Amino acid sequence: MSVTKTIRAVCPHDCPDTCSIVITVKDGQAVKLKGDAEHPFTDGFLCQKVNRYLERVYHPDRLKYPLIRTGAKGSRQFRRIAWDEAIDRITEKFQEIAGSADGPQAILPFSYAGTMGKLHGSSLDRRFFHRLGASLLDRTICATAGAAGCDITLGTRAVIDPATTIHARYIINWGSNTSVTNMHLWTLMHKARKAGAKIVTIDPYQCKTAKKSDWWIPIRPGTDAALALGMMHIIWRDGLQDDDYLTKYCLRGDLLRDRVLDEYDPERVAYITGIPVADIEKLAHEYATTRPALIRVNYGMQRHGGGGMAVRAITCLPALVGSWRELGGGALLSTSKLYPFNTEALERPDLIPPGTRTINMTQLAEALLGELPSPPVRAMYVYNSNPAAICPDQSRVLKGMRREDLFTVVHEQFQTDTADYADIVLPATTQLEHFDIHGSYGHMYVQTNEPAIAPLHEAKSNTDVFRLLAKKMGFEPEIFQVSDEQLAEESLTSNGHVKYPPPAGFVGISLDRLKREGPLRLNLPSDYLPFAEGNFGTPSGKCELYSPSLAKRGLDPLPNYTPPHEDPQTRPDLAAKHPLQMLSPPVPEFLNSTFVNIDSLRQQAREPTLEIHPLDAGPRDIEDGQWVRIFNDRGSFKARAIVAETVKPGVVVSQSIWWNRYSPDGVNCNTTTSTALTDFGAAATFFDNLVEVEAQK
Ligand SMILES: Nc1nc2c(c(=O)[nH]1)N[C@H]1C(S)=C(S)[C@@H](COP(=O)(O)OP(=O)(O)OC[C@H]3O[C@@H](n4cnc5c(=O)[nH]c(N)nc54)[C@H](O)[C@@H]3O)O[C@H]1N2
Ligand SMILES: Nc1nc2c(c(=O)[nH]1)N[C@H]1C(S)=C(S)[C@@H](COP(=O)(O)OP(=O)(O)OC[C@H]3O[C@@H](n4cnc5c(=O)[nH]c(N)nc54)[C@H](O)[C@@H]3O)O[C@H]1N2
Ligand SMILES: [Mo]
Repeated sequence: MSVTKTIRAVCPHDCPDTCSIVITVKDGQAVKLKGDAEHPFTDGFLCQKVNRYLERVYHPDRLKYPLIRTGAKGSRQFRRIAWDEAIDRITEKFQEIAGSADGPQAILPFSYAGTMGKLHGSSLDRRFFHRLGASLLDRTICATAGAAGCDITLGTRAVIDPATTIHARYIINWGSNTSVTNMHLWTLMHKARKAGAKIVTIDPYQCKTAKKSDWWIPIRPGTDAALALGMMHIIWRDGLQDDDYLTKYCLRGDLLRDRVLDEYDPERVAYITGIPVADIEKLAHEYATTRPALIRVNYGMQRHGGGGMAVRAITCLPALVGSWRELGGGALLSTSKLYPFNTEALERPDLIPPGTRTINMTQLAEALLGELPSPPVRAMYVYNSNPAAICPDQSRVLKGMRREDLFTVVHEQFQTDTADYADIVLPATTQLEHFDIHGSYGHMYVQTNEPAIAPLHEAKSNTDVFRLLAKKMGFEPEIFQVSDEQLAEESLTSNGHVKYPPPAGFVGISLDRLKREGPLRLNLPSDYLPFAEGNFGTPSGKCELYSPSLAKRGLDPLPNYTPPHEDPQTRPDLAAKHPLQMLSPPVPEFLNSTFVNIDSLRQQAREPTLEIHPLDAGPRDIEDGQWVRIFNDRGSFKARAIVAETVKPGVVVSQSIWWNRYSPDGVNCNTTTSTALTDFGAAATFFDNLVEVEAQK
């Protein structure tokens, strides 16, 4: 008798939409998958990538067994070993290093957001490495500049209930390719447009979202803070500010007003941003006078030297015009801080030995090449990430990964560029094969992911592997031999009383209910307006247009414009050699480097490309469709030229993140990106990157 059932799962990928998925399972085999029509945000549809998820789960290239390296690093020569042997070898090596003069800090865990699940993303893994005394990893590759920028102004992330987007009448996609990277929010923007909203996109690149917007404003990369300050100048100059909101809920608007009136006149802002004065005036006026006005502030401007300041400045705007008061107004970076998950319970930071060092993941090159204070990194354990493809300064990352004296473990679903450099490869389960619990950074629903099928081949989940490692290391069973469901229970327990996340969020939400009922909305009001009456998470409780904490640290307490590290205006010396600013935002068919090995999606994306303006292509004899070499002092890679006015002159775009293996010359765009950090949040600066381009004959 054949048995068919349906299972509710959650898309685990690093995307704000965190979709709810309904999977049909027939005789133990997942046969169909679709977006959950009952989940208000997913609304019954999935992106082109996750629609093809079964192709990924049942892909013939799934890693099936543990492997041990038999050839040179990077040569992809391995032989199968048993799980017992793999666990023995890893623990022996970890014990040897921990017992040596270098100590356990010579071991580096390396992970990011391969899965956003609370359990397989950050639970027993953290406990294990904390208990071991390994180096801590500062996970800065994506979001910490914006988080820090928001924290200064608002004391938490810029947040509204994304569902209220439909009420907006003026929408700014600021450094946000919303229709690609957050497509369910885009459908809400589209609904708002049908009701009369205007959609504006501020982006040096005419990305898909800019193409579909009412107004594309090309800006010089990394100059968004200047634009925001210029808008403030016009708003105050013309008396368009909300004085009542400023007086009641903001700190020292008078000082910010003086700064912008003195320093950020439209002419200066036009010079910095490359946007004509008339457009700056029009944008400021439309923003301040159309109600409700919403800013979707995302990652584009964060990946520059001044990324923290940019977000700090932009998130002052809603307070100036009082748009936090209105449903459909305000600004949205992330809803992640609305979920009061008990991360202390999950991760157990109390197990960290005092004085343990932290390594910034953006500077993996420096860490592997021994350029940080000792001890050297002698072992690296990679999971939920593909650093060989996604980290900046790739040539140096790969040089480090090739070190014969580095012991590398990679726990993966596929033989990625990173797995090619492993000493031991471990096969991982996919989301269909394990249990997890999820929040989201783009909506307000909690959900559990039920396993749809049994683990394929010999794959094991992240938590299962850390249970095995902990057992072999002799670590406390009461900390490590706990089930996934117990961990999920712990994640929902109270975190204590802090303002953000609002502790009320989980009231009434239990694991039992989640399992029975499916996705549940956080226990926050349906007309949630977090800052309508102030209530900011800052020390003063106000929107800190002036920041006393920055003043205390000897830093500029007011928003300001910090130029990129590599900017032709401030670094003419660099620009003389490498004059073009290169951006490398995601290929729509990929999710960072995930899905690049799915044939149907890769064939759609075709090959690495470089979009270049005719004014830049002409003098270089570059024709549309021709191969070009893109280079700077850090490295070089190849791509197919697209000569088009989709980029601002002086800017080139190479969409990412291709696997090295599928790129000409075996390296991708991250050979040119740098490990320099942002002003706040110590984050990556992938788009702050001067290059030169030459035709390949
Ligand atoms: N399909 C798909 N969706 C994704 C991802 C993916 O890889 N593929 N990745 C997920 C992840 S991890 C993240 S972090 C998010 C990222 O989502 P987004 O925030 O949308 O990030 P990007 O697409 O990297 O950049 C957005 C836009 O900013 C522009 N930009 C670059 N520099 C600047 C600048 O200085 N100023 C301004 N105003 N704009 C600039 C870029 O040209 C780009 O079009 O998307 C998530 N969703
Ligand atoms: N040039 C350039 N570089 C960039 C960016 C850019 O825009 N341009 N974007 C940056 C950004 S925003 C981000 S967030 C990072 C993303 O960098 P990463 O977080 O490394 O993301 P992915 O490349 O998607 O790799 C995730 C890996 O985790 C694996 N995985 C998935 N689920 C599991 C699991 O349950 N267990 C284990 N063990 N493995 C699993 C997947 O197979 C995949 O290979 O890249 C950054 N790099
Ligand atoms: Mo990201």
